[in-house]
Amino acid sequence: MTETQFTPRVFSGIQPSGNLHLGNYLGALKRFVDMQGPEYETVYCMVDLHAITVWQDPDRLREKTREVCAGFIAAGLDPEKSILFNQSQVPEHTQLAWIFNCIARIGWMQRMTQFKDKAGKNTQNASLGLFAYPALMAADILVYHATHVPVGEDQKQHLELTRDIAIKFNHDYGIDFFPVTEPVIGGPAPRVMNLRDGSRKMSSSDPSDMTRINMTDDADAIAKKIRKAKTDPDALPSEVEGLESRPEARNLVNIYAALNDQTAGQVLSEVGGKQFGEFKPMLAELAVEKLSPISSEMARLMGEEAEIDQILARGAERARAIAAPILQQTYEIVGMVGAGKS
Ligand code: AQP
Repeated sequence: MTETQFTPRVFSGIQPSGNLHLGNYLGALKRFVDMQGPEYETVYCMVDLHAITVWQDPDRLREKTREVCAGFIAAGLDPEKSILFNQSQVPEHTQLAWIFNCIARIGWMQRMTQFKDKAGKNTQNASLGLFAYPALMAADILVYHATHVPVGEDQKQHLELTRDIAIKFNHDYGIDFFPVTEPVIGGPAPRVMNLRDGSRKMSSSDPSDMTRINMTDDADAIAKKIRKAKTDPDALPSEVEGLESRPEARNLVNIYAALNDQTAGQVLSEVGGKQFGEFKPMLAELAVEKLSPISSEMARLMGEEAEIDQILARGAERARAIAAPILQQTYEIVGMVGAGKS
């Protein structure tokens, strides 16, 4: 097979299932914004079909889809520069997902830790969609021939599976058609941890709201959650090595670094030796300074439902213009009569 050149294209998505939180912002959204520019074509999606792999109230799903779209724009995505849409409106995602269901192996899916975490003990009762989720995610990415996918660290395994699917498809059909996508996992906070338990990731599904900072929290709520965040009694170290086996301290330092566009080392060179009683108010002030403008813009945009819906509809049109020909070529490769010219 000869090496194909793919247009540098970024794809990523966020589920409109819960409150957007600081983990989504630092692990994904902020980095989506950083990648918007002349170097890449950027395609970002509210993955509503992923959201319904667990039960969603229809009205709430509609509201959250618009809220995540508002969050994208408020965080700095420009709907002219980036393509913003909701997944269900581009049917090529599910059409390609079916083909990938036939490429991926059951054993690959059974190894996915997210399925195990979300299905819990009673896997027999989980939806088939939750099990097949990573094949749809591979289709989300590959239907755009995306070359780069910015995500938080928790999505690493799914991206490896996306690569496996692309490699197996290319191998089975003897063609270099799907790119072997690069995960873009990085920055100082690729995995933002739960504020009350540094061994678990910050998540929208944790029953306690005190474990996370929501993008819609006001200044008082942010300050209170940081004040009450679990820490240890020691002062902050001056070097990153000093954060080893101090997961809660490391988390707060990483959050500070990511919000302030610094490395953890730079932060520690400034705050090393300080107690949490002094560092936490600094972190709260920084978080409020960075997040408040986003949350007020989100609130404003949430009042402009028609504008959001128009942005999503236009984004879906632009997304389909890329996805439809790639799906058609896939059908031709696979041997579907009537799909193409051959
Ligand atoms: N804690 C996190 N740290 C860094 N990145 C994170 N992401 C999520 N949580 C963190 C990244 O956000 C993007 C969208 O994630 P998603 O739509 O898959 O949402 P999620 O992972 O389901 O988010 P939650 O809040 O953790 O939901 P539940 O509780 O349902 O699992 C992804 O790029 C993800 O890596």
